[in-house]
Amino acid sequence: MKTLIIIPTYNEIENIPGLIKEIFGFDNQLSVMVVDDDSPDGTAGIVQELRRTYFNLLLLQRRGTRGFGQSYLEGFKKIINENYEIIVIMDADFSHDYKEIPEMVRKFSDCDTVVGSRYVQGGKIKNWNWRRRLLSRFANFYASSILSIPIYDSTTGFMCFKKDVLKKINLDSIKSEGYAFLVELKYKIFKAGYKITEHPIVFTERREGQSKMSFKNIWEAIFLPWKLRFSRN
Ligand SMILES: Nc1nc2c(ncn2[C@@H]2O[C@H](COP(=O)(O)OP(=O)(O)OP(=O)(O)O)[C@@H](O)[C@H]2O)c(=O)[nH]1
Ligand SMILES: [Mg+2]
Repeated sequence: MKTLIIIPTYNEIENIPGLIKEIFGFDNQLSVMVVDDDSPDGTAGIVQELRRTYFNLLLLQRRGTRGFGQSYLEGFKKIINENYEIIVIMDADFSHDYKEIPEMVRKFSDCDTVVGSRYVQGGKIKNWNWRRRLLSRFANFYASSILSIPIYDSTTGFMCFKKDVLKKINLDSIKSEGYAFLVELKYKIFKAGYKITEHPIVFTERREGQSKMSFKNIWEAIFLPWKLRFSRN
């Protein structure tokens, strides 16, 4: 199935060239779209150079405002009418193992969305301290309990879905960022009536570069489930 991986980037110059080379080395039938928010470190420039070698590599450069969720939404809108069948979303920092994609895609025979899950049997997190583990566990329990989403990992940033799923959810209604965006996307997919399956993944803490997730993202993730539960959208 024709698959496009969308990767948002902000200052990922230490990771993105290696990741792109590895992905195309693994499977040159895949397509990759990097959505860069005008990274000061020149991430977009490097991707532009790599496009000379990899014809299935796309670059969407955003200017002005920054945003993880908005980057994905702009990427989705750009490809919604293209002939990809499966969309994968993942981080640029090697936390998500692209080698799992074929296994995840195989699961589409009986579902519409496959979530890379740290919290099902076989799933794991490498190199996180107990505080971060506890926070993530709590965030998942919290979001799933309020929203009744039938999955154990609603904050994971690694997932695949059939492209046509995007046509049935109101992308303009999604305003959240960070972890909240990841929860909202899954919730909207679930509410639109699609079946979501979990696939165990081993999550590895970022190899290089710095985290961009902030306390603002955590606060947003606390309010979002209530907002979604009581909204009519
Ligand atoms: N386009 C875009 N990408 C972003 C933005 N913020 C983060 N990203 C990317 O989104 C992905 C996830 O961000 P991370 O900083 O790794 O967040 P995280 O995984 O929660 O944090 P770490 O555990 O420290 O890696 C990475 O590929 C980032 O480069 C943004 O504002 N715009
Ligand atoms: Mg990360």
